[in-house]
Parts: sequence; C-alpha cells; structure tokens
Amino acid sequence: MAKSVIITCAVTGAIHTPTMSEYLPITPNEVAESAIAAAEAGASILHLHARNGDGSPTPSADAFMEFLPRIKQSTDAVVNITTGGGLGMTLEERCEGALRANPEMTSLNMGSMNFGLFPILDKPYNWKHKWEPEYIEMTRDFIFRNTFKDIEWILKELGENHGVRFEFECYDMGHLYNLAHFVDRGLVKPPFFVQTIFGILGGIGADIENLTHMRRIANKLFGEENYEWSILAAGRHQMNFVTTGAILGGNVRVGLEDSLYIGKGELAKSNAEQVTKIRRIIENLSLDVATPAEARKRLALKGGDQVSF
Ligand code: KMH
Ligand code: ZN
Repeated sequence: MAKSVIITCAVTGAIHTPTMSEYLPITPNEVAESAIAAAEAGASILHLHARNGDGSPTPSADAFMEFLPRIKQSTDAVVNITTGGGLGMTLEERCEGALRANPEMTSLNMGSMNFGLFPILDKPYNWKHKWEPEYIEMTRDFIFRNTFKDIEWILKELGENHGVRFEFECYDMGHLYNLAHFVDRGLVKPPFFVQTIFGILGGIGADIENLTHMRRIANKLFGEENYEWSILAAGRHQMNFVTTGAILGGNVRVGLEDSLYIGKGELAKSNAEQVTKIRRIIENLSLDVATPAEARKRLALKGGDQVSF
C-alpha cells in the first residue's frame, strides 16, 4: 500500500526578498499566520527562517521566539528550524534559533556550494531596500559553507545533545555520498529524512533524469526502507518536480522559500495556496496526505512536547 505523503511547507526562507513578492511573510505576525494557514491546508512540517523588519534574514533566536510559541499554540505541525540561516552568516549564528528553541527537527545542509542567486539580478526589479541587490550580488562569489566538521558539529550539538532529527538537504549527488559517510560512521541513524533539491545554481539542475538518478543512488546508499525521501525544486520547477516525486513514492516540500509562484507568471498569494494546490494533486492521484502524527512516527521525532518554546 502506498505511504501517505508528508507535505513540508518552507514558509519564508532566506533566498527571496521583499521586492520579489508582496506576499512573502516578513514580520513575526506574518510568519506565524502564514505557517498556521499552511498547516491547516495540510502541511505536517513547517520549515522556518526569521527576518528583520526590512526583510533581511536574521539568525536572532529572539526573532524566532517571536513567532514559535504562537505557531505551537495554534497547530500540531512539526516545527523544523533552519540551520542554513541566511547567506553570509557564520555557522554559530545559523544555529542560534535552533539551539534556543530545541525543536523536533532542523535542516542540515549536506555540502558546501557556490549558492548562486545572482541571475535574479537580470530581472528588472525596482528594489525597495538597498540590502536586497547587494545580498543577491554577493552570491556570485560566496561559498555556502557546510564542511564535514560543520556537519559533525550540528549532528552533535543539535542531534546528540538536543534530540533533534534532521531534514538532510542534498543539493547535488555528492551530498548523498556525504550523508552516507555519516551513516556509515553511525552518526546518522534511520529512519532519516532526505530532502533532494533541484534547480539551485551551484547544485544539481532541475531535469527529471536527475530526480530519478538521485532516488536510485539514495536507495543504493541507504536502502529504501531506511529513509524517507522528499523532493523540492526551485522556482518554476516546483510543482512539476514535487508532483513527479509524489508519483514515484516521495514526500514533497512547497512554500515561498522555494518558489514565489502558483502558476505561470502568477505570484502565490500565500503559502497555504501552494499547500492546497499540491494537496489537491496528491489526492487526485489517489494518495493520502500525512498527518503530523504520521510524520512524527515515520521520522521518529521526539514529540511536540519536548521543545523549548
Ligand atoms: N538559506 C539558504 C542558504 C536551510 O534552510 O537550511 C538555504 C536554506 C537551507 O534555506
Ligand atoms: Zn530554509
């Protein structure tokens, strides 16, 4: 029998900036409301970043604490806090929110890469804030650092010391082998959650051949029964890729962190709109959408009562 599909919603991220969409949640109130609506629409995991008042990404634990308690009070969805943070932050900064909040899940980026957002500058945006084009331009010469030492530090500090389990973000084939390295050393134990990511410049491209190849290699490295596979794709590839992934037995991630659109040339007005769309597609494929309780069980999470917010 087909497993139900776990929908993750990545609510705001640190890639898109306020000028790109008026619907991008920025303030604690907007992040909380958007996350809660996404959970009501069917997301069982909420992947969260925090922003300053001008929309720039912030690592501040206090900023996370402005919306986390409200999300917890209003929904049973699993809270997953970024450790990727925003481009340009140190590793310690990137983990501030997660270390304070002690959530059930955090992201864990599985390799270093030149995270290239600069092609966005070709679009004729009339920037609202000076930091926006500077942030995007900086990525031409920026390594998003996730060394073996960094990854091991997060596995120890958050995994061992706080009972956090991870969304292992794999942007390229080599990142699967990096994860296999930690599995082989016994530092990552099943069942683990592998988020395969397509279409970030600097990582693997959004070609369907890559989707099936990532799946094939992940099965070979980990054994299909030992991990939960999830798919996300950047920008216009989002819905096609996650739909294909669901058909192939995967879980899906949507949200305004990954794409600002709901259709060709049409901005999504909310995270819930994207969740509703993929939920409808999943149900039309005669698949079920996982509840937060199912997600917790399948990912062996510690439980929503074991967090510090
Ligand atoms: N913010 C980007 C650098 C994560 O949340 O861990 C990538 C990212 C991954 O968002
Ligand atoms: Zn993120």
